[in-house]
Amino acid sequence: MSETRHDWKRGEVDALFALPFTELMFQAQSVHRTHHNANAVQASQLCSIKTGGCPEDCGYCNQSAKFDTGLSASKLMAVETVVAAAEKAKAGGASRFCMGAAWREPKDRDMDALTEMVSRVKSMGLETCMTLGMLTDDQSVALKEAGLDYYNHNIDTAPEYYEKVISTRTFEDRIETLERVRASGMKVCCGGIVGMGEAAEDRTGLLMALAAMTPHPESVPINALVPVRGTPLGDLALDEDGALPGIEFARVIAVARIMMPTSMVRLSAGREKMSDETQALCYLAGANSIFIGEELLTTANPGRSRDAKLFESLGLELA
Ligand code: SAM
Ligand code: DTB
Ligand code: SF4
Repeated sequence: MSETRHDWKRGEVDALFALPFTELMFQAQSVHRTHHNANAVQASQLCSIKTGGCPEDCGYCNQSAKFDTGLSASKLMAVETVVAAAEKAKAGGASRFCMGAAWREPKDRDMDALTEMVSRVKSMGLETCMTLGMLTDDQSVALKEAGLDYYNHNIDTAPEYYEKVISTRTFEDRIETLERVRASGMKVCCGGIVGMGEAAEDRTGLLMALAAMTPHPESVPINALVPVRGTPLGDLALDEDGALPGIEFARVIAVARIMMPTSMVRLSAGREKMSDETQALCYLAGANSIFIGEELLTTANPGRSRDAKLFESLGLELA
């Protein structure tokens, strides 16, 4: 039941989504327990090293220069400021520090600062992750050589729905960067967002595209849209109450767990507005990684005390 496969058929995935909820949870738990410690959750902390002013038009994003969300843009953070944030993250229990920049792609003139951030954070005993947009071969190799463990680059949604979300780059562009990241020897963090007005078949398509990657991404973030007023998809979700119900969100986690048994599945953005009960269902469904800390990149995340209380009541521990 839990072998690693890359040839999932649409009918098989739809059939997983259509299972009675208890049956789906049972299957997901069974797969989860074959490959992972069922009560340990890995924690990453995000840091926005370059905020806002992005030239891309991702319809969900607070940081696109094309939408007026009231967010003020800033320049690339100084290395020392990033290191100080990493120290705080480590003290708060994070095992991985994930540095994000609102770029279409890094400029070559920024590479020295970026590689220094990576080597300094790595030398603190933290795993390192970056998400900077598209990469060239050379940039990918330079980051790997500096000690970058993971690169995050999400496909975001099904190939069929992609054009409804982003027009300034293609699904194929994303795949090409992911291939460069793989070729340079870094681990891949790749997932998507749900609750963007997509159809159920698009959630199937997203998971099929992720599971078709060989090997599977080591880390699969499943984000619930954080609706931001002023972004096209945020406005839509807020005005039409487009949020995915918690039970449906937990199903997405469970199907991801079954399709990608050895990957870490991250319950990512959207936890702030999620009830403790929905989060508990997601852990039951096989989520074994989260972002911790009061902030994601530009939006709120449950702070340490809410997470600590929930972990205590569920008997979960940070890995
Ligand atoms: N600019 C880079 C890029 O797009 O790859 C890196 C940063 S970007 C903010 C990283 C990811 O965050 C996006 O691919 C998207 O999946 C997720 N994200 C951004 N805004 C979000 C939102 N409002 N709700 C949920 N996920 C979001
Ligand atoms: C991912 O899949 N989710 C994170 C991380 N990768 C970079 C980002 C979530 C961003 C949520 C909106 C914000 O805070 O700006
Ligand atoms: Fe820019 Fe990334 Fe936001 Fe898209 S998701 S607008 S690329 S920061």
